[in-house]
Amino acid sequence: MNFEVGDRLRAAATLIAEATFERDYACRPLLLDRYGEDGRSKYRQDILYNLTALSAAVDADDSRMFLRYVAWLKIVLVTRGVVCGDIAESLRCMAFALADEAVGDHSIAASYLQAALLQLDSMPAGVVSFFDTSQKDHIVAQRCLQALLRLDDAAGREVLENALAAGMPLARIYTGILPPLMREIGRLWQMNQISVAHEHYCSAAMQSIIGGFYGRLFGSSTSSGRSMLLACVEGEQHELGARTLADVFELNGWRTSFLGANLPMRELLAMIKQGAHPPDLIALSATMPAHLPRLASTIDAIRDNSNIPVMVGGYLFDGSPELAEQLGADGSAEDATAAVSIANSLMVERPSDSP
Ligand code: B12
Repeated sequence: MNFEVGDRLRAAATLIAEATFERDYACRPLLLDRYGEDGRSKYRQDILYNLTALSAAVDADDSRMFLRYVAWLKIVLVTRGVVCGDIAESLRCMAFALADEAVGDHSIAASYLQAALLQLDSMPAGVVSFFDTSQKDHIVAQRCLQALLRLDDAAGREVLENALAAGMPLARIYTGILPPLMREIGRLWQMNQISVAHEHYCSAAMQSIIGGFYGRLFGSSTSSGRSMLLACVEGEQHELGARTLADVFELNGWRTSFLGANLPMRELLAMIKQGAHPPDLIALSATMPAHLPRLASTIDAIRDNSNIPVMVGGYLFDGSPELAEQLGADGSAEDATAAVSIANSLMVERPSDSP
């Protein structure tokens, strides 16, 4: 990891953002006509957001992480009426601001910006649907989503209840239906086809629907005698992926304690230290690039306080297969099923009576 360089960029982010903004508006007064007064404050926020993503990619020493971010950003902005050339200009102004910044060398970040500028035009302007309607699970997911988008959570629940009644195992709701459904919601938001309110409604409804399955979930499997403590790293609001993981581990005989979104690191450490029965595994989930430094310091702090294996995962790791190892984690997985099998193999390496 390259936190020293990333920290330098974070320390200078406000200055770099201001210089980027000033340069772009000074060179191109048309921006005010094009995006209005409101556009100015949004643009300032966006630059800071872009710098956060750039810093995380520098931390991870991974230009592809920033390229993926810019590809995501292009779709978000273009579908909201921003001209692609304006994104390019903004990145160019940021490159000038980086070069002008007096404190420290930002050459790595500058090289990532150049790579993004070279590829920006060829990056897609949209995301294709996550539903593959040749798959039965995806048809169920699509029906459930259609109900949720009508704000009809009862109908959404019914779609899943009917699938269970027709013989679908509960685990498939978590592994085959929920992930593409939630990703499709994200895609629709990203493409400006649904509102933030819809996205929030669907997430809340999905959590409540899953909650309705708990009577069938807990105690449904023979206990393996293994336990897992699972949390979303401090600042992280995305908890559904981690919740999915916890429930799939339960279905596979693990006893799980899910500590939810945005868990302060000191609270996690206190729980590890004070718990009468330390967990066999600690799992940390992270989605947003901004939380990478916190994830790293959490892993380090766990290492200083225990020898419990640590697994990491979440959207942040998509497309960055080396990141878990760079962070010094014991394992990672892209989905819950793979996570269970990796966790089980970590346990084979670690006998159940180890301290
Ligand atoms: C729901 C949602 C939210 C909800 C979360 C509600 C909740 N209670 O969880 C709310 C409204 C809070 C939210 C907020 C934001 N979100 Co949001 N969100 C989503 C959405 C649509 C679904 C997330 C989800 O549940 N996915 C389904 C689960 C099952 O997948 P998963 O999280 O990847 O988890 C799986 C694996 O990663 C793995 N895994 C997860 N954790 C772990 C841990 C371990 C140890 C292991 C081994 C494996 C593992 O197993 C899971 C099961 O398969 C995603 C879209 C997407 N592609 O995921 C966007 C998405 C993640 N959000 C996004 C954004 C931009 C934001 C916001 C910045 C703005 C916004 N849209 O409001 C804020 C940031 C909040 C913050 N500070 O953290 C972007 C991120 C893009 C990027 N470049 O990073 C996405 C991708 C949407 C998009 N397509 O643009 N969001």
